Amino acid sequence: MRRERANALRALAMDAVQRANSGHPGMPMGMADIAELLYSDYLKVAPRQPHWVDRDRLVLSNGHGSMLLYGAAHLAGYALDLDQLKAFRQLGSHTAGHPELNVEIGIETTTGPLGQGLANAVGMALGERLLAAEFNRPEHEIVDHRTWVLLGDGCLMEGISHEACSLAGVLGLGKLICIYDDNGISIDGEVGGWFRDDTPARFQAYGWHVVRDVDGHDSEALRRALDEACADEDRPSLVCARTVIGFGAPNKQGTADTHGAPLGEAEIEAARRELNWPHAPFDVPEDIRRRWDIRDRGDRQVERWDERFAAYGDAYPEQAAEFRRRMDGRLPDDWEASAAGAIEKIAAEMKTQATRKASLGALEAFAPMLPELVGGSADLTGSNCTRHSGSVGVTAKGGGNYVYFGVREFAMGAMLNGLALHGGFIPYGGTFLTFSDYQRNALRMAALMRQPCIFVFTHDSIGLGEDGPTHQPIEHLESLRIIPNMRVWRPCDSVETAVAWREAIERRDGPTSLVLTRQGLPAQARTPGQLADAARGGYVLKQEAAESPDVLLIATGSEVQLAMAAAAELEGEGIAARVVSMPCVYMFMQQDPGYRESVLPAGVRARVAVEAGVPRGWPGITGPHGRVLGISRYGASAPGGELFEHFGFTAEAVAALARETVAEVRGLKSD
Ligand SMILES: Cc1ncc(C[n+]2csc(CCOP(=O)(O)OP(=O)(O)O)c2C)c(N)n1
Ligand SMILES: [Mg+2]
Repeated sequence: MRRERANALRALAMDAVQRANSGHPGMPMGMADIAELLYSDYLKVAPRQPHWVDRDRLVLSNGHGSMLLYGAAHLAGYALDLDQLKAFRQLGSHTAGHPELNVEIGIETTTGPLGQGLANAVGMALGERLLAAEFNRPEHEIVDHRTWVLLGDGCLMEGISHEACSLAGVLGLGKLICIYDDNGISIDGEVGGWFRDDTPARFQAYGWHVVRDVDGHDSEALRRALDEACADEDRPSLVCARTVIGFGAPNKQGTADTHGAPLGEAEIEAARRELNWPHAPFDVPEDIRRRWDIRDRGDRQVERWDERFAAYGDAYPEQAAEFRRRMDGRLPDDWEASAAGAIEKIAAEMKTQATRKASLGALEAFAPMLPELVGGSADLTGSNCTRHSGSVGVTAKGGGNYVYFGVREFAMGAMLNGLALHGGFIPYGGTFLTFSDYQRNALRMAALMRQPCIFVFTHDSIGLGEDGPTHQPIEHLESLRIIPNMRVWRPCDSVETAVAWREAIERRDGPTSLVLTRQGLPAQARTPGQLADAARGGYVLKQEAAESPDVLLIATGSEVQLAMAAAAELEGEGIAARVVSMPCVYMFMQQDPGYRESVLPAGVRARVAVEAGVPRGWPGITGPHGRVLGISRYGASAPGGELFEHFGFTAEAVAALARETVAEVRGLKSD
């Protein structure tokens, strides 16, 4: 009977892939027995109430096997009908090539980039642990769910699996259970030629609980393995399940041919006979459907949880309300006023300091209001200034709000995504800007999934000095800006830093990168109007001393001070110079045209942009007669101040470019 139910999944997978003429039948056919057992007997989810906060999280890290997830979601009773399976991989369907975040149908994260789903899951399991420690009370376990991961050889070959699983072992994430599809095959063939790790030994060395040598097609053996995994609440578990890729396709099973191409009509016919599955494509008999359907069971589980939560609410009304607020992703009622007050206070201080220090100051101001802020650093806590005084380090037992990620930038990024996806948190994590490359695909996934993660990047230019060109970002600012949905802030002083933090915290629909200096920056004076406009991403920081400007000086971060000094010099010569601080190009571009015109009047064609990074993005703003002062080569090892001089980042150079562009534009007008 179990095999028959699993065969329903196999058939749906091979038929949907065939119909789409594209996709990966091998993995779903190989993991069907595992999925059948998991959904039938273990997974605590409620297809009618898919957003239930205490549901188990299931991550398909080997996302190419998406049809496994779609078929199972369909049969389990999620709102995913047969037409959706027939529209596999077609425009506008919920059944995309790789699973795309959609909690409605049980997809907890977007997967496909191998290894990253696993790291997301480590973040989710951490989220469960932290919330449980914070909110559970004796006799009141309102947070108590598992995180399940299906993963393949590819996930384990990827370096990020080492980063994430090593840390998961340290943190003792006992409710994380991973099932390894050990089929000996990846795209290029039998993995023995490129993947010979002793995987069980590897995970044992991480401090995991490992269940070895499980027959992935024997439900009873699998059940014993999963029971064993569930029983260990102190260590994450890896169940190594030997499977046959493409199980049931008599001529192709066990080979890479089943991995990523339709089986073909003849082989599908043969598989139907082999599996004793006489039904037509997409036809699943009613009795099999009934046994897959877990909707009623899920509803009963939610009902029981609702009762538990009501009892919790009676005993701990404040915590219950706070838990709701956190899981709904709402900021505290007094947030807006408190944040505004904190920023005004920072503005009044007029402190000269590095923006990384200002970032810590903003955290000190905001964190007491926001227990949902969970942060960390990839072993650069002191340099990134990410640990505020209310931080409590997370260890193998219990809760906290500060994670020592170790030197694991990529896993950190993916775990921040997992924390955000889990719900209940605003996660942030720090490293040097230059190492944003190491976590780049996690940034992209945050942007693709529109998760409100905050990526803190310090040491943002040649200004970091003596560590030299390996550590000096050149192309990074611009390369972050080109990620769709990613907001990049590069503040020029303490006030803009606090504003950037506030905007990042308030953003619900995507990630933010905060790009901060190592070196001190002077405080800029602002009127209340300018303070308000800073949140628009670009604003007039220094108004010209004339009716209209002769030249616009546009700068970000540490170069704003150069623009300010250059403007003073130019004004002395009778050139009316306006300084536009543009800490977030993305936000500025989202403003209405009227506002943008008021900051950058179209009639003023003499423009200079200054930024210690590649100039690539700026000509779009400076126009055909403008100038850009940037840097297109790698830096050097020397004190930061000297490097700015050496690479021509001086007020004099900005003023000289301004004179050039003003003269050029005047020449045009007199023609
Ligand atoms: C980061 C990343 N690199 C490459 C790929 C392309 N890719 C998809 S599946 C796959 C092979 C994965 O092998 P395995 O996990 O063993 O999957 P199986 O063939 O067993 O289903 C590759 C290289 C990818 N999806 N992600
Ligand atoms: Mg494989």
